[in-house]
Amino acid sequence: MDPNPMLAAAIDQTRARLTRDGWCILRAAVPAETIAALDTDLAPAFAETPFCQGSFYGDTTKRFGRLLARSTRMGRLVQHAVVQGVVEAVLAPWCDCIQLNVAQAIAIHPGAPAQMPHRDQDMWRAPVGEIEYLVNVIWPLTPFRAENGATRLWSGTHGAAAFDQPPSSTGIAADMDPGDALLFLGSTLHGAGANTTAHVRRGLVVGYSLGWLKPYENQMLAYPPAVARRFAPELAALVGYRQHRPNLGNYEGQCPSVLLTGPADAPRAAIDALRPDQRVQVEAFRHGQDAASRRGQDAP
Ligand SMILES: O=C(O)CCC(=O)C(=O)O
Ligand SMILES: [Fe+2]
Repeated sequence: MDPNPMLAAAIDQTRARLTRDGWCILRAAVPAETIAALDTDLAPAFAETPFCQGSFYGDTTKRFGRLLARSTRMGRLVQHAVVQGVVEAVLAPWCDCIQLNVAQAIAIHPGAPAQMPHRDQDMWRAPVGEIEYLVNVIWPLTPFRAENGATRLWSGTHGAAAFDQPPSSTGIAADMDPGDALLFLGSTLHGAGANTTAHVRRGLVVGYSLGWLKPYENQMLAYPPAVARRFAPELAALVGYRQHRPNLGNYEGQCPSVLLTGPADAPRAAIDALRPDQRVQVEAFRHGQDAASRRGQDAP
C-alpha cells in the first residue's frame, strides 16, 4: 500500500487536470506567510536587478535566477511533495530522473505589454507533439489578476495540438493568490499578461525537465559545490549532483555528489551507473564471455 494515500490521491488528481487541460492551479499549496517571507528575502534582488533587455523577456520586466542560493525558504517550494510527485509522474515516460531546469523570479512592472504567447519547451530543438520535456510551476508573490499581468494560458494547446493553428482567443488569466501554484506543461501555450495597474506583479518560476536535457539555467554555475553542500541531498540531486543513468553527468566516472563530501582532485575509479535493464544486458554479455573462455580452457 502507498505509504501516504492522501498524497498519492492529490498527485493523481493534479496530474489528471494538468494533462487534460495543459495547466492547472493548486490552491493554497503552501501558507501565504511562507511566500511573504520569501518575498522579503528576495526584495533586495528585485530592487537591484536591472530591467531585462529584448522583446521576449520584455524591457519593463525584471528576472533573476539562482533562487536556491538566495533564500533557504526556496527548497520548500522546489521540493513541494505534490508538485514533485506530479512532475515525476508526467515526465517519467521519457527519463530516468528529473532535474531542476530553472528557479527564477519575474517582476512585471506597470505598463508592461503582454508577452508573446509561447511554449517553453521550444527552447530545445527536438521532436514536437510527442514528448513532454518540461513542467513549469509559477508561484505568485503578489496576487495575480488579469489586470496586473497574471500568466495567460490556452487550454488544450499542449501535446500534438502544437501542430494546430494558433488560437485566436486571448486565453485565460491564472487568477491566483500567494500560496497558490500554477502548473503547466512545457508544450502548453502561455505568456505573461499585460500589466495595466500601477503595481508590480511578482512571481517565481520553478521548472523541472527531463534529466538528460541541457537545463535553461546553468545549475552547476548557479549552485557550485560550496553552495550545494548546504542543500538536503535530494535537493542537491535535483540541481544535478546525481547521474542520469547510464552514466550521464558523471564527475571522473562517479556521481558528482562526491564533490559535496570530498576533494575535487582525489584519484577516482570510474564506476558503472546503469539502468537495471542495461545492467542485466551487460552482465549477460559478461557471463557469456566467461563461459566461452572456460570452454576454451577445457578444450583438449
Ligand atoms: O511571468 C509569467 O507570467 C510567465 C513568463 C514566461 O512564460 C516566460 O518568461 O517564459
Ligand atoms: Fe514561458
